[in-house]
Amino acid sequence: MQNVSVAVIPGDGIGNETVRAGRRVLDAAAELDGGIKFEYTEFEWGCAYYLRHGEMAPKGFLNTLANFDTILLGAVGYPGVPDHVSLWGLLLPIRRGFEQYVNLRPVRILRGVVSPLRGRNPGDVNFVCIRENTEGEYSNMGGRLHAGLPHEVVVQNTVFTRVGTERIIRYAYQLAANAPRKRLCGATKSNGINYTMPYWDEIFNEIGEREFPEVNRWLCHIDALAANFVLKPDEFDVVVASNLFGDILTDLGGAIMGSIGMAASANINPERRYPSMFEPVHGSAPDIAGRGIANPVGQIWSVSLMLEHLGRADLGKAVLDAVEDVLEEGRVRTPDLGGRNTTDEMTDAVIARLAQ
Ligand code: GGG
Repeated sequence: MQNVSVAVIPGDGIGNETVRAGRRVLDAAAELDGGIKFEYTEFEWGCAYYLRHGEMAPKGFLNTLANFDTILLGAVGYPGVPDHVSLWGLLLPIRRGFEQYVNLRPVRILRGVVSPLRGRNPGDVNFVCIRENTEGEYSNMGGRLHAGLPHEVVVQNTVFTRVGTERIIRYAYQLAANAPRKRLCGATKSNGINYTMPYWDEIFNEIGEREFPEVNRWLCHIDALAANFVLKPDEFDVVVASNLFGDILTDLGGAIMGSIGMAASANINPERRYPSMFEPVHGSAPDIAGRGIANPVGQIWSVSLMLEHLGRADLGKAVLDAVEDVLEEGRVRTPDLGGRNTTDEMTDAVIARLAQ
């Protein structure tokens, strides 16, 4: 029996509703074969905690989380707490502290979903974005001088280290080498951003030429790449991008999938020295929080990625197949997909399908 300890951080807003769905589906998957069991410890960290205690999580929270096999997160951010405080108080220290340098985000039109892209059907769009997750534009370095004065100056540094750049690009090549068409696109902007991006391009080409000559590689400026996500999404197998570019591209990825509520992500420490973390791409959605209508698919797909990471790709696939079967059947849908069903009803339907 594989016993897996899971630190659960529902966070804020709809995170509380979607995380419950994720836990229920994990348990249902575990029941399928009896070979894996999940033990959960839930942490009430996030914006409500911040408003009570002045911090998003207690000091030493990374030491607490380090004792777990894996982390399941919902969403962070809520009105009343500045977004940079909620991100830097909880989510980003976990990604950086546990060297979860790979943020893997699939982009796929699921069976049964109508994409807003005209003429694109399930099966036409199926690729993976690999977002650098620990440095780049999210370096947390910079400063503000002469605050409030007419000559006020604000500086934000972007940091690309050799280690950080090589490891994310190499990870993306490894995925591309195993993809059917062996295609890797690197997001760049080396025409305008003239130090870090040419460096990124250099490493992209060096690793490709030296270690993965069989992979078809090309670099694309981020502006053109964003357009191609909409115009030619079928040309991608794997896309590798810096922290900020990857974040923006994958929200667009969610949109072309039909709803950002269905976009999933895995924050992976490939060396398995630290726990990895699984979370939907979406945020806390204060506009619909508490109404029980959030789409749980992004969270459920994230637990499918968790199962795969835990060595149970079979169960991960069973979960995603169940989601697609329910969507294809079309009787149960949350409002973002034009339906009238609740988060719990969608989750019930996926669990029922999984058990069949
Ligand atoms: N589900 C995680 C979440 O709440 N994400 C909100 C967000 O703004 N994330 C920023 C980022 O991923 O960099």
